[in-house]
Amino acid sequence: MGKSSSVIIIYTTLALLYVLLASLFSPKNPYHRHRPHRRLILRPNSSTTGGRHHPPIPFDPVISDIEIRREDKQWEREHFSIPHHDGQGEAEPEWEDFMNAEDYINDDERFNVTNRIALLFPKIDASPSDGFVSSDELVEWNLQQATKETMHRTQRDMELHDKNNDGFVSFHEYEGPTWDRHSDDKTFSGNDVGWWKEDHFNASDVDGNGLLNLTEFNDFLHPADSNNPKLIQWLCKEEIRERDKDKDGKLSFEEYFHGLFDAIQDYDEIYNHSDSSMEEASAKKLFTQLDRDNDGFLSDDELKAVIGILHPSERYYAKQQADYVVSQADSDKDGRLSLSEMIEHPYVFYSAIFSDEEDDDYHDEFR
Ligand SMILES: *[C@@H]1O[C@H](CO)[C@@H](O)[C@H](O)[C@H]1NC(C)=O
Ligand SMILES: *[C@@H]1O[C@H](CO)[C@@H](O)[C@H](O)[C@H]1NC(C)=O
Ligand SMILES: *[C@@H]1O[C@H](CO)[C@@H](O)[C@H](O)[C@H]1NC(C)=O
Ligand SMILES: *[C@@H]1O[C@H](CO)[C@@H](O)[C@H](O)[C@H]1NC(C)=O
Ligand SMILES: *[C@@H]1O[C@H](CO)[C@@H](O)[C@H](O)[C@H]1NC(C)=O
Ligand SMILES: [Ca+2]
Ligand SMILES: [Ca+2]
Ligand SMILES: [Ca+2]
Repeated sequence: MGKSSSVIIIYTTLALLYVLLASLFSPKNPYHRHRPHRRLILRPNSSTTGGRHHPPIPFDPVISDIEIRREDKQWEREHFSIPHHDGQGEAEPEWEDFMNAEDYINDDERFNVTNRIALLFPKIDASPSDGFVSSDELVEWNLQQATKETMHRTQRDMELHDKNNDGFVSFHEYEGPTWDRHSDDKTFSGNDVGWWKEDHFNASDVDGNGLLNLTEFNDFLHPADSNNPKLIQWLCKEEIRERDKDKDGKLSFEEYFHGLFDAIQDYDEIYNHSDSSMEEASAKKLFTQLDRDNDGFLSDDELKAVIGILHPSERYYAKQQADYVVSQADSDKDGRLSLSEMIEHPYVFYSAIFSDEEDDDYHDEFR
């Protein structure tokens, strides 16, 4: 046997070994696919970035609490950065602790997702408690979690604005929410002080005492989730004001076609967009449907029919997310989730990343 042939044998052996090892450790290996080692991540720092993406609703209150505490910490830094009696022995956790929180939730022994799901299941399976989690039950659960977070943020916001600490926010105390102050895309014409802001405030003030309590202030910040009819009316007026070029307080077909129709046409429930050459005809059709008094204009009252599309409610997102997780975890396709179906797909719940928009990697929050 020549020297060259033994070299070839060694190389061949190495190559085979390499192929074997590569196939063992490749992520496509079926053994690895069964137990994907995905890392749970906390949602980005601040979910209140006001972007077009609705933040996913947390499934597990433990994770939500961690995220909220982290957010509070950041909030304090931004708004109360004045020396915070350091070294006074206050057992406040440091920012860095929340970096470790991610290690905590990824530590199978301390945060066991199987056990978490088993613990949460009976709480979600509430109406009726029949051993299955329905999509409706998930919607209620999501909504509960989202509402809890929203109220917490509102409370925080209230602390910031309620300067005299009486538990109410007056219009004078209110300077305008941050999404308003920093927003560039909403161009407010003219220099008028913004009567619509006071309108917004007044519409939120259910009992008309000139002050907003926590409930009223929360509605003020989240009008689409309010069941205060004055606020819904205000939202509709707002939608008109932003598009009302000739300022007659209503939308002509032109104003609607170039401002409003674009915003609602993608919603299949309302409008079936099949052919773009038919766009104007379809826009006319919808306009005619919306213009109930047939005066050739859309009024704020007439906009109520589509306000839920322009401003989706929290319930809308709760349902989207519920439908998504059921579609992912319902192995036997009976339209509801058993405990074992949920335990088999823990990451569907713990990612629960949902985006309103087309986004290829939106389920890919776990790396
Ligand atoms: C959170 O935001 C702060 C500043 O806004 C940044 O310094 C920090 O790195 C962020 N933390 C995480 C975990 O993204
Ligand atoms: C998580 O809990 C389940 C049920 O108690 C147990 O079978 C499993 O081994 C635990 N996982 C880890 C990584 O501890
Ligand atoms: C809001 O209500 C107050 C009375 O509480 C009233 O003085 C003010 O004019 C109202 N503002 C608008 C824009 O309607
Ligand atoms: C705020 O006021 C409204 C209207 O009077 C009332 O329905 C609501 O319960 C109050 N909320 C709180 C937290 O006091
Ligand atoms: C929407 O369009 C599709 C195909 O163009 C058609 O089959 C369907 O019937 C339409 N739905 C409605 C509600 O018009
Ligand atoms: Ca009030
Ligand atoms: Ca009309
Ligand atoms: Ca099922």
